Amino acid sequence: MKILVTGGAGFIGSNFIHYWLKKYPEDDIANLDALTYAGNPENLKEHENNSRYTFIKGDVCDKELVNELVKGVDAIVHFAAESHVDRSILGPEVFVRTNVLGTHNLLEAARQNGNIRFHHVSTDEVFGSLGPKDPAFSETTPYNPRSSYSASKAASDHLVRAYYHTHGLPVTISNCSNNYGPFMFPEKMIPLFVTNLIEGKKVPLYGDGMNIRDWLYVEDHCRAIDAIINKGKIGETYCIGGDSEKTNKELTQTILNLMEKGEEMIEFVKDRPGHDLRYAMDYSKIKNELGWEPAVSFDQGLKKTIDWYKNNQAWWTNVKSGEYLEYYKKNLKNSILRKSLFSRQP
Ligand code: NAD
Ligand code: TDX
Repeated sequence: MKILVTGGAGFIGSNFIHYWLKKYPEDDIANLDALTYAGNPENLKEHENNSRYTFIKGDVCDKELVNELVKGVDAIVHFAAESHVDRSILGPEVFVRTNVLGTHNLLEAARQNGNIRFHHVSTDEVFGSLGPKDPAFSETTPYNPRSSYSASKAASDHLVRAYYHTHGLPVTISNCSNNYGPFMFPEKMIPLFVTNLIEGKKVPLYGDGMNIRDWLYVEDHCRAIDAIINKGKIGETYCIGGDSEKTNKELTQTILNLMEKGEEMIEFVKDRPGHDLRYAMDYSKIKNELGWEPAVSFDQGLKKTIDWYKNNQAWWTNVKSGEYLEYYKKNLKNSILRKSLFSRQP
C-alpha cells in the first residue's frame, strides 16, 4: 500500500510510522506534517534515508498541496491535529482551523481523487465527561464535547461520517483514550511529570488530582489502527481503550514510586477550566469484531516510558529548550517539497 499519513511528526503519528514501516516492508509512507510546535521530524530520524518514507512539510489546510499529494495513494491515515486541551483554552481558533477545516480539506481531496480509503484518528473526549459510576463510553454514546479541542474533534468526526453517508467515501473512525509512550510531547501529563522529576522539578497536579483517565500504551493504539485499516468495516467507528483507569493522583504516585521520589514533589495547582472528570472506554466492539485488545499492561508500559525518557534526554531537553525547532532547518533541507510523492524511481 501507499499511505499518506498526516501529522506523522507528532507523538502518535511518528509511533505509527515506525510501527507500519517495520511491520509492512512492502509499503510506502508519505508523511504530511506542518511541523507546528508539536511536530518534530527528529522522531523519524531513523527513516530519513529510507526510500519507502517521504516527508512533506505542509499544511492539511493547503488545498492545492493536499489535492496533489493524495493522487496515487491507497489510504489516508489522518492524525494531524491540534491536540492539547490546555492550549485550546488559551487559543481555540487554530483548533477549529486544523481539526475541522483541515479534516474537511482532506476528505474533499479523497472524494475528488477516486474515493480514497480514509481512516480518521479521533479521541474519547468527544463523548464528554463521565461521573464516577457511569458506564464507559462506547460507539453509541451521544457526543457531548466540552472543550474547544474536543468540540473541534467532534466536528471532524461528524464531517467524516457525512462523507461516508453522502458521498460513499470509504471511511473508518477510531476514538481512543489517553495514549502514552515514546516521543510524547512534554506538555502532556506523563512526559511532563517524568521529565520534570528527572530535572529535579516538582510536578503540577491540577485541582485535587481526582480526575480519571484511561491510559493506553501508544503501540497498542497503532495495532488497533492497523486492525481497523485491514479488517474494519467501512463506515464504522471503533472505540479503543486501555482498561487502565487511574486518578491523576494515583498515576502521579506510581510515577513518583518508580522514580524513587517522594510526595513532596507534588505541587497542587489551579484546576483546568471545564476539566472533564472521567474518561473510560468500552472497547468490546473492536475486541469482538477485529480481535484487538491491549497487549501492554499499564505497569509495563509506564516503566518502558520512564526508561525511554531517561535514555533519551537529548530528545526532550531539545524540545523543552526549543532547540528542536532548528532540526528541520539543519537536517532536512533537501527532503521535500516533492509533490509527486510516489513517482520516485525504484
Ligand atoms: P501531537 O500534537 O503530538 O501531533 C500532532 C501533529 O500534527 C504534529 O506533528 C503537528 O505538527 C501536526 N499538525 C498540526 N497541525 C497541522 C496542520 N495544519 N497540517 C499538518 N500537520 C499538522 O498529537 P498526538 O498526541 O500525536 O495526536 C495525534 C492524533 O490522535 C490527534 O488527532 C489527536 O486528536 C488524536 N488522539 C490523541 C490522543 C493522545 O492521548 N495523545 C488520544 C486519542 C486521540
Ligand atoms: O500539568 C498537568 N497537570 C495535570 O494534572 C497536565 C498537563 C495535565 N494534568 C491532568 C489533566 C488531565 O486530567 O492530567 C490529565 C491528563 O492531561 P493531558 O495529558 O493534558 O491529557 P488530556 O487532557 O486527558 O487529553 C489527552 O487525551 C486525549 C490528549 O492530550 C488528547 O489529545 C487526547 O485526545
